[in-house]
Amino acid sequence: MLDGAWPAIIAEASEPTDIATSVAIPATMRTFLITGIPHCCCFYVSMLSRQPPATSSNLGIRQIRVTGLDSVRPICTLGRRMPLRAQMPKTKPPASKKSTAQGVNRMTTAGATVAALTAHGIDTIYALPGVHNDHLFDALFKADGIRTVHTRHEQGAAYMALGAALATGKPQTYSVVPGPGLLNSAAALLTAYGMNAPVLALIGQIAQAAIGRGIGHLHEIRDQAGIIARLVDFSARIRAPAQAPALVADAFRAMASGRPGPAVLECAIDMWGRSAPVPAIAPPAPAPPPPIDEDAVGDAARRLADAKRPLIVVGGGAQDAAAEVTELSRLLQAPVLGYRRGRGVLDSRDPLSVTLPLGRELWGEADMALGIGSRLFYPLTQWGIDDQLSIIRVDADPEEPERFRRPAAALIGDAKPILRRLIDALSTHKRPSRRAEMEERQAKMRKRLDKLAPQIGFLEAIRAELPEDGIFVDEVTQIGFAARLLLPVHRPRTFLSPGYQDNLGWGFATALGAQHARPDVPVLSISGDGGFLFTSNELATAMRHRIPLTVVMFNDDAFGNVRRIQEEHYGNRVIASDLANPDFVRYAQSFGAEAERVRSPQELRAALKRAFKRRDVPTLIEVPVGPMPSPWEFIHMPRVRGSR
Ligand SMILES: Cc1ncc(C[n+]2csc(CCOP(=O)(O)OP(=O)(O)O)c2C)c(N)n1
Ligand SMILES: [Mg+2]
Repeated sequence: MLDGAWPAIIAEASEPTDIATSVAIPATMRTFLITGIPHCCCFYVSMLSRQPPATSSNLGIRQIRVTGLDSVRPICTLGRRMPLRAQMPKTKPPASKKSTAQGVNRMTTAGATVAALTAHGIDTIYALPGVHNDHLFDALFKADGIRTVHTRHEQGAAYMALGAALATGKPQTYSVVPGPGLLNSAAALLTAYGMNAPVLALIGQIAQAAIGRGIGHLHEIRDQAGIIARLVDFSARIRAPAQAPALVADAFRAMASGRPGPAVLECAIDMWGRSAPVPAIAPPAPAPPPPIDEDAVGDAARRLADAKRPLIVVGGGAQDAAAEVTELSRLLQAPVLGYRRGRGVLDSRDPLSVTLPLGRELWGEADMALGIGSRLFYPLTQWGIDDQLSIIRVDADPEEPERFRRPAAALIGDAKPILRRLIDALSTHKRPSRRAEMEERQAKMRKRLDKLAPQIGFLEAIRAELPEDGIFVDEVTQIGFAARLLLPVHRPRTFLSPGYQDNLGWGFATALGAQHARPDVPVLSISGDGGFLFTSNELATAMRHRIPLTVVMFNDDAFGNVRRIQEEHYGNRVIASDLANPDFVRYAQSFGAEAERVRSPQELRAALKRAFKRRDVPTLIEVPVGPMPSPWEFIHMPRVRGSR
């Protein structure tokens, strides 16, 4: 696998024909010497015809080193074309070389960790290498069924893992060096925590014996384990090869049980390469479904049946229970409020599907609210509560339901089976349709939202071109705020929004991970000019790994949101919100990406059509825009019930 800086190692391959399928060599170069190939002293590349290289022998080629190309810059990605995920070999733990006893193999810590990851279904690691993790990368090199996607900054690796986890609903991994590498990735880890996303980070450490002594080793950071423990719920250090499989298994269990979320495993620089007998690594047994409190379900079903005006509120924890939420909503004729992480659970075409502003109105009228995998943050902290509204919570985290106010009932566990039980209990329930009422109310609310006309025009263009199963990745930008309120979303896991961290700059790299993990659907990332430059260096990653992400970047030469607040609420004292920008089209093109500038929703539609056809290269579409109307009156809304 290709790994290394040009022009040193350009490829390592078991088959020479894998090499250089995409190497573009300048026509002026005729021949160059390749060293490091046993039984083969010379290696020629047909430069003019840009043919794959031919070798005089393919015996035992492990690595190809190109010398004498110091002045040559690669024109495009080097190395073998990574197979599409569908073409990847079946995941299998790498075979161990030496068996010391039945079921026990001698392995390095790194080898055992990688084997355990693949046994848990991990086929990709997003990563940025460094000396602390060299043995880990060597183990990745040797392993089957797992590929390494290297990024240009640690935040890119971590956000890519997050995006892949959000888009697939499955655990993903990333690896970085300790100290600065960990901290560079920390905003993404924090976001993964806030979004309950199963992201496993493998973080290097200084030498085991030096930890905690403050000597000042490369990348040393005071109490790294303590810092990590504040960021995630499960973390551990692998202290011996034999511990690796069990700790990996513990991390996966922790990421999936209770409230899901990220986990971290640390390993010292001198431990990754240590060998010892390691117990056989078996794929994990499926976790038994958590027990469901049938009495509590029966009680909740009765309360729901008795409710006159029930409202369902869904969050990220309902994304895998879309069918059940839809069925329950129909049975109860209950509107479903989804904002940010809850969008897509009930198809926006259903008149019962609402976002914040109409949701707030309905909250004001409801006598029963069923919260599913949602913190109910806006309703409980902003819209108010009184004794006429009773609340039922469905949540994987036993501590969540009572955090703000004790609910009438709490059903703890996975939303899907719990809702299935509720549906069964309510199967004979009948209610008059609220379709006509909801259609009318939706139309009325839409009229109010028409105030956001410039944003709506662009969102309509996006929706018209992005297929139903295409993934929209939100950002902290004007179009994003509007999208959360009114972009129609048709399927779960197709609207990725950063949750309560709402951290500017998450979008592009997260979308890159989503597109990498879901090559079968188009992924569209929106950004402002401010947010885009947080991780736009990862355009190089998109080129290197051929990730065909489409970015629509709305350029107002400002941290527009901040500027508008300064204009409107701080007497026009505008500070630190104007931006000097590059020529974004030329900037993207300089990476090799496709790029164009459009000035209207119509032009955006045409550009998106072109972009979604490209499946091998990223596209940047820049949209120069002016100031946009504020969305905040539809987001931070006053109380509708209860007193202070
Ligand atoms: C990590 C982080 N830093 C700062 C902010 C504060 N913030 C919110 S919106 C914004 C400006 C966004 O600018 P841009 O991406 O250009 O979008 P625009 O508002 O111009 O549409 C800033 C700085 C934030 N949300 N997250
Ligand atoms: Mg801006």
